[in-house]
Amino acid sequence: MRGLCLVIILMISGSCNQMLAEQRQYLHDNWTFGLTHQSSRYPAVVPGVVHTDLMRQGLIKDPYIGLNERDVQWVDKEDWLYETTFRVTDGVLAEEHVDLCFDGLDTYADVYLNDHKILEADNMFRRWRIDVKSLLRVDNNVLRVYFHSPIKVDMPKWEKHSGLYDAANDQSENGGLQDRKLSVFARKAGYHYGWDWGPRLVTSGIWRDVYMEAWSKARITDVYLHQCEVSKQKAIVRDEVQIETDIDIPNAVITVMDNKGRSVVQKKCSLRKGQNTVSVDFVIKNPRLWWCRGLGKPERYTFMTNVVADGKLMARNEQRIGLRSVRLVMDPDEKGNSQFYFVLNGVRVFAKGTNYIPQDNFLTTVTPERYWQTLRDAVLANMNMIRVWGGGIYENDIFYDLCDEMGLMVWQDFMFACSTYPAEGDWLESVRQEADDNIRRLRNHPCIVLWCGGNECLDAWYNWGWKGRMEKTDPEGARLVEQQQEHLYYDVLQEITSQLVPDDIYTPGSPYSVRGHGSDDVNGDRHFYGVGHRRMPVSMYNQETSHFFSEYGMQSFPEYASVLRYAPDTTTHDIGSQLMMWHQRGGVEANKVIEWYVNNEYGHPRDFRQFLYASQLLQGDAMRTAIESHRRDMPHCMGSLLWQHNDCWPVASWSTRDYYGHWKAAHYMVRHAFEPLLCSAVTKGDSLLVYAVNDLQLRQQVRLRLTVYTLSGQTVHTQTQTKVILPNTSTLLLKQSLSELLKEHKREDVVVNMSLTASSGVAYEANSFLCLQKDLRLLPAKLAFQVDAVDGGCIITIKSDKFVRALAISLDAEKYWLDKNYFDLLPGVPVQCFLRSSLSPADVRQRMTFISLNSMKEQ
Ligand code: BMA
Repeated sequence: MRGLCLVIILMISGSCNQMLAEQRQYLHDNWTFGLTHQSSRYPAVVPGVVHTDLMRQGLIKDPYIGLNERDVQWVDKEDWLYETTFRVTDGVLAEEHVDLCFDGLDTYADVYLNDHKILEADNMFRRWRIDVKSLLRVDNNVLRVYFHSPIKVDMPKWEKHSGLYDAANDQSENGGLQDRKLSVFARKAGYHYGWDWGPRLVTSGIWRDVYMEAWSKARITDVYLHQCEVSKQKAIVRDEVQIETDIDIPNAVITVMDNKGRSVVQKKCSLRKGQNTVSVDFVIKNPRLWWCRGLGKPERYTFMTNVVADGKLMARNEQRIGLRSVRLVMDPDEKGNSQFYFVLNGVRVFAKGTNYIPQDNFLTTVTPERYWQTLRDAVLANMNMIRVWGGGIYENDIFYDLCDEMGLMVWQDFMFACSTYPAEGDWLESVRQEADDNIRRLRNHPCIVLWCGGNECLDAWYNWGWKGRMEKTDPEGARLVEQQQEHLYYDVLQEITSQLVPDDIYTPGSPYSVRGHGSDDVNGDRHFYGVGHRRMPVSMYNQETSHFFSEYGMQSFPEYASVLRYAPDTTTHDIGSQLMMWHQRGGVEANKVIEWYVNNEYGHPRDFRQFLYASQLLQGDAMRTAIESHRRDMPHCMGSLLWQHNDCWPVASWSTRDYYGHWKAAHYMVRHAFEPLLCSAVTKGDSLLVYAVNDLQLRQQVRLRLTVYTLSGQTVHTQTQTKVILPNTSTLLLKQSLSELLKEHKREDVVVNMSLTASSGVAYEANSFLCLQKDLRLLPAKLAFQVDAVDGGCIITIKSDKFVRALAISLDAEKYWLDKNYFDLLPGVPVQCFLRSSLSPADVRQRMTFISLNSMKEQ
């Protein structure tokens, strides 16, 4: 806990040996909270939110467990008071200016310091800074934050505009508000009001750091290291510095230094009392470039910007950046439709990735370890891009720091999703400020490759029938709503991005659409839920095309061990039970969709556990099929971001990792399908077509060995094929008639095994089926396994006498990770996987259970 301790953030200058005046004092201690209309006060944790404080005091139960969420809906209808007293450190008091800073207030908050109202905050996404020097005393300063109920604040706005704006996923009924979807009026994370994977927990609280920053004479308020030109030969960087001073400094020198303290460039300038902007250009020859995963190392540079006058360091700022150039190519294709592909440092990149939602409804509970793990899991799945989706938050700095470090490109939405918004007046001004705050905060991160207006908002209006409906009942209103939405995405956000990040890319929304229209599936990026929501067979992924799939997905349930954590009572273990339905926010229809696919593609699971397993297998196969199809279609298709990477509470959803961080089958299968070298088969008519996709930047000589086995292990057919494949391409390796492959055998009795090896040593192995998996005549299999202790866990070796489809290993334990799971076993061929856990081999043997499609089919 940093608490009231004094942190001198900037101490001694390398060049001038002067003490620097800017100091920071965190105000995270001694907080209490309570209802404004009651006198009881309880200890509070800051940063935090009301719900977590109430939970800590035992005043509400954990809303993630069972049906508890229903019982806490009163919390957002109340006003809450947070209060602390603090002593100001001598260091802070000695400075000429003291600013009180809130990095985030959720959301409608009046702030009082020593009984003076100093702020009325109304936007969760903004940062606030107030000059408080004149209000401070040495001791017993009282800081009060009065949080108004977001429901009470926004209800009058809803009543005034009744019926004009809509929010597809706002679960107002669950909050006892009937159809009053107020969320659009608040500049607050949309998913707090519920989503089709999220609970309705509308939080309030000091959700990011609060501190005092003290300074004298000058401080740097902003540094933008604008990369004007980046190539292998040189990088031209413009350091745009904003400096606030309270005196004229006619003889200032701006110095940019590297991490070794060497001066990169210096510029003399005259600073005027007030706000100053100074630009200093510098060139780095033969820069080490920032590359995304798969293309190279994400190299980074640290630059210090110093303001010096008369040999004294007045202010300093440090930035860690990566040098890279990014382009989004949207030139017309041969049919005249807009392409959509990223070019990083001159190299065309196939974007492999996922969509990210906030990791928790209680944002302040997400630890740095969880951030690391969540992003590490994207990297482990061979991804190079992650989309920060518009219904959540502009993420914490740590998220982007990790993406910079891990080489994950970030597609950054502005925080608008599946809604129409009152884009006028104060609301719009607040959005302008929010965009300004967040672009300035994030723009030095090399990971951000795209700023996007929002998620499906334009589609909601144009393509989901909203416009048509309103035009019938309220044509005037429809005109207003349309004009406001277009102004927001095509003017306001566009203008702010072009001012603050002139060389960055902005698109008005995802999926892509041009002014006056919704998306059309062929131009730009596409969201495709025909498979999933609209019950097209999984094989339709092989037919549907796009230049860039930025969303597609299939729901599944968490595994049994995870279900037990939020539904410990086994009598609720039925997907239709009240509890399980509560943790399925897509409603009855979403469960029906899963059941329909499971029955159609895999057959009928006999019990709850089998159903959980089958739902995961379905999702895994669906994601794998989609990814393979997108990659085979390269270079027509140059991106595949699945929906969705993570959950914000325990739930049935589209996530490939559950709330507790457990990988679902899909995460393993996605990892496999995103490997740099892919071998993928698809049946067309009477033929099997096998492709190799090469994301490696090298030409490869590849050798394919294709073997058809019966499910009991006899070889039916085998053939090999060699070919040279070029970098960044998809190549048809082989086309073979099914009758040739099958001989006298039936499709239901065989598996096609493909093993691809490249001259570089990279290899890929996969199985393919010639019928739906429910029709496979899988045989009862005898498994033999062995568990051996190794550093950090165990190696599990498993063998089977018959072909086994999608063997899932589960452990009766909360914390473990397997590097392989949901894999096939060829008869007699052992598979080894690494289990990371603290369990002994004996424990593992005892707690390990298996389930496979074979066992599910055994009656
Ligand atoms: C897309 C997303 C989310 C939603 C998902 C699944 O619309 O942008 O809004 O959760 O599909 O329905």
